[in-house]
Amino acid sequence: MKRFSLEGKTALVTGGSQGIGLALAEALAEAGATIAYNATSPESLEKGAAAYSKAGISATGYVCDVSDENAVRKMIAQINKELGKVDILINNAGIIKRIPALEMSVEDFRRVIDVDLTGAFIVAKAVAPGMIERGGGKIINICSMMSELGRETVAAYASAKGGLKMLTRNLACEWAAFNIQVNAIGPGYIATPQTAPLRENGHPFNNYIVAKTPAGRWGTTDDLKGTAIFLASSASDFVNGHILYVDGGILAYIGKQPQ
Ligand code: NAP
Ligand code: GCO
Repeated sequence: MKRFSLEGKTALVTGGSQGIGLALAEALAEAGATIAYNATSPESLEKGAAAYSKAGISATGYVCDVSDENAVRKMIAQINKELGKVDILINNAGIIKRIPALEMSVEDFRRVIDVDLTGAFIVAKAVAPGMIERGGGKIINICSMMSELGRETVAAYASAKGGLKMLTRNLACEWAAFNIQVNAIGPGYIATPQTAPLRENGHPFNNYIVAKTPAGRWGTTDDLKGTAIFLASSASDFVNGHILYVDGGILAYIGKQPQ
């Protein structure tokens, strides 16, 4: 349907070589967009290249750490030259360090904020001038359940994702005048390499999270695809500063009564 078409658009998906980023890039490509993605190492880029080629998608990869402003500027200049100005940015790159707050070093805390929060700001700021020149654009930040909730061991991650929620709202306010819609997807618990340690056989978190999810299962990366297309397309042109949670109902649920 034309309203959801991304034909003629260039999309950058950060951290697009695996997991959620790869799936969202596939979705945007399916809707017609040209894909650029980045990763932190040539090995990771290669892994992404193999996955895109298997899916029959032509995607251009760049080695770039989103927390390094100079590297990001260079990458965006290269994308502008090779693929055209970025119309759609998905700020997906992210890390998590599961360490109890009392044991977490300040360096670890800062690194998570640097990648998950400051990195999103750096990339958004680098693509915005091109979007303004083109008359508009779409920025989609990947938030989390931890944009709303806390739990043991994820103080830095929750701080970053809570901050990312407010960065989304703030940039939405500042850039709406340029016809740039800034929104976010808040995925629930999704089966990817990031959550693999929590899904290992017999890990108590596995049953716990399924019980906390009204849908009764882990999410898949496919579950997020339609939402990404919506937020990247003209169908969402009057949606500004919204965090769309795709969580199987976790945030709506008080939890099961103990038996
Ligand atoms: P993942 O499988 O670990 O993938 C993360 C991606 O981010 C990797 O491709 C990684 O590239 C890239 N990345 C990490 N640090 C980077 C940096 N400094 N610069 C550029 N790229 C970097 O994780 P995922 O589960 O797909 O998560 C993707 C995003 O969704 C993250 O922001 C995560 O916090 C968020 N999220 C995940 C879930 C979930 O349940 N899985 C739920 C809510 C939100 P390299 O391989 O090169 O390091
Ligand atoms: C954790 C998880 C989460 C998820 C996700 C939830 O340790 O609790 O890794 O933080 O990855 O972001 O939405």
